[in-house]
Amino acid sequence: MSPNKPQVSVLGLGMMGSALAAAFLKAGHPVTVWNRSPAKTGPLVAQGALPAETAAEAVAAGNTVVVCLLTNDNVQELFDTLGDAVSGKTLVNLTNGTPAQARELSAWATQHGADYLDGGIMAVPQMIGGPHAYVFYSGPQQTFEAHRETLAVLGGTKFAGTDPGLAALNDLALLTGMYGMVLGVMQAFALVRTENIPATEFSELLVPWISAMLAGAPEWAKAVDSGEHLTDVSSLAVNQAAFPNFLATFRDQGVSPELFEPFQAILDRAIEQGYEADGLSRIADLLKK
Ligand code: FVH
Repeated sequence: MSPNKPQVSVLGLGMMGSALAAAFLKAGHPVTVWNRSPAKTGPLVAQGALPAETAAEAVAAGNTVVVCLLTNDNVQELFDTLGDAVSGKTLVNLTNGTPAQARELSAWATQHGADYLDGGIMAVPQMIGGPHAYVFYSGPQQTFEAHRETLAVLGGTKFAGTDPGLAALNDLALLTGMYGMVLGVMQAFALVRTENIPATEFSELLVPWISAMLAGAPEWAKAVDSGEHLTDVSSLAVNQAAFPNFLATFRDQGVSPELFEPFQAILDRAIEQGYEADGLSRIADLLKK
């Protein structure tokens, strides 16, 4: 532990909170830890952390107070028990949540005299402190800059903007892309398994295919930003005509079409609205309510 390093407190020692606390300890910060179920402090105390009996005690001990609970409802409940005990502290909330929740928590912190940064962690616990982990932060830029060096021990620090909701928005948007990919991969595995093709064998075809397709994303992004969706690659008309084959095959092979049926409805809407010559990038516009 180095006496010159800022005191950090970590509230919430689940899988992620424990990894965050361990990274601060490893970097030489004095760390105070608190968890609702006290038993989880044990391994961190063994690594040099100080256990706090209450969340208020942990908050009092730290300059930077990192919070990582299951949900932002849990965070709001905890903050309500703390009240003005947070005054003068910087709360860094790395719990997964919505942009609206982040804005509400930020307003609450301001009312109680605390600075607030919201964060979105782009890593699993095992990656924390490693070269591939990074965290989005949003809130007052001055607060971010003041704590950046401390927070950098967790991984890369990406400032998403002064609107406190922007870290959550970026986090959720990246995870949205991930979930879309995972769902497509699982549907493909479910389909090939109906003919006893092992998923492990099929993944050797799927991974390079998806990687090659994903290389088109920057071009789709240009189309989305410019609103110019005309394509000479694969029109919505062609996709709309082909897509019933997917739904029919899922049904014929005994695989649920429930994940993909909404896509047929979007393609049908695109054609009804006259976008048959456009590429798939038009979908980003069609999804906007
Ligand atoms: N684990 C991951 O891979 C992801 C990576 C990206 C970011 N997420 C988010 O991080 C938050 C915490 O996730 P976690 O993996 O640490 O989750 P758990 O291991 O289940 O720990 C949950 C902690 O929350 C505490 N807790 C729950 N409810 C309350 C409450 N009402 N009041 C106070 N604390 C509460 C819980 O305490 P206990 O059950 O041990 O007493 C744990 O400390 C999450 O937002 C992920 O989406 C992780």
